[in-house]
Amino acid sequence: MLARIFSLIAVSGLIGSASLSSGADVKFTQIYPNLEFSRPLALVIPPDGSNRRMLVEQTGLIRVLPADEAASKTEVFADFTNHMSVEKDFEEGLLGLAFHPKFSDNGKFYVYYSAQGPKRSVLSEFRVGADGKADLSTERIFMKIQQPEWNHNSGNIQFGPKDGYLYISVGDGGLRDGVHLLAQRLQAWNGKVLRIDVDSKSPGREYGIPEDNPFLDNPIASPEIYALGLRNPWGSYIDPKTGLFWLADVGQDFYEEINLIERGGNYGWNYREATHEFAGRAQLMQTLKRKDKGVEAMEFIDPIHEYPRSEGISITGGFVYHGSIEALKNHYLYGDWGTGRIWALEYDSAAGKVSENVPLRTPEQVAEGMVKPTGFYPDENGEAIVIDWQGKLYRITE
Ligand SMILES: [Ca+2]
Repeated sequence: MLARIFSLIAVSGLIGSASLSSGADVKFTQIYPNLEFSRPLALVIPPDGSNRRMLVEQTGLIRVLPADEAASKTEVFADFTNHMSVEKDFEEGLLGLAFHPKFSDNGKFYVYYSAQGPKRSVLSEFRVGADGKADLSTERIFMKIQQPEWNHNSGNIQFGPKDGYLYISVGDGGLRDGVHLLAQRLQAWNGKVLRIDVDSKSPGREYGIPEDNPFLDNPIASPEIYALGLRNPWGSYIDPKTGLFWLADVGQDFYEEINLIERGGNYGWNYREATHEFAGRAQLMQTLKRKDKGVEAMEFIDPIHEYPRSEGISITGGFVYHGSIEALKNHYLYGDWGTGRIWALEYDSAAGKVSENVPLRTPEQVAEGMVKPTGFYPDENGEAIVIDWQGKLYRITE
């Protein structure tokens, strides 16, 4: 069992500290205290050796954070405020950013943003201009993803560190109960992880379909689909060290979950909510006067971890820490957007189970300094940065 020994330190600029089982204290220290951000949600460092920290704001800017964390000004890398379109200012907006693995040669980057009429998520390629900033006139639209509702857009995008393909998380179409029944439909991109090749073109597409995508033999399936049965994934990370693909999925009524994504895997929604049957599915089918067939033969992959409503209401997935704090090494850092709780989870791949899940903030600390985490990202040294939707950034320190 873990020794959950918390030190209650009330110091300005700290939002709490805690002891891991190995005894090391960690603290949350605000960085860039002289800057204010507008709904930040991702921090991506381009693979060009520049160590530039690109901060994505949901409201439309991609800012370059200065190396000096006491700075009071930022540069703008890209401005999507007039390029995207938002109906409901909550889950829509600028939602994903990824740089091409050969960004330093080709200046290409990828963005996932909201548009209206019809409501959709757009995945596009852009290039930088001569001034080193984004040139939005270079846009190549790759995908227009239908979004029946304003919520559950998801939108995390990232390149696989080994295969170089672009992975795209898409929510289930929204509202609640999985009412649009898209997450299990192989003809729809919603409720899926998609995988594409940005360096080639398949017939009728601006991008290529990787030849080992899992549903190419199924004539009714969208060939982009890599995994299915997701509700509103938020927090997507492929660990370059282990190859494990971590994806948190926001639950509905009872449970939040963390999944390890496998090629072709079905993660259960809306038959399942985490490891439990989702009763809303049966009610929904009754209302729609439809019957489920062949459920017994379906195979769902359970999450490796879940937590109930007493701990949180909306999970934010993070990354696996490989930085300098011994006690945090190989731990997956994640939190809850609703309650501000943050954890470090260790997964034993050999045993196939979670070996440790340590809260990094006490309920008292959470109450003292509320954080709404929208992302956990490594900086250029692998140290952990926590992004607070309310406009602040924190570093996890010893
Ligand atoms: Ca699931």
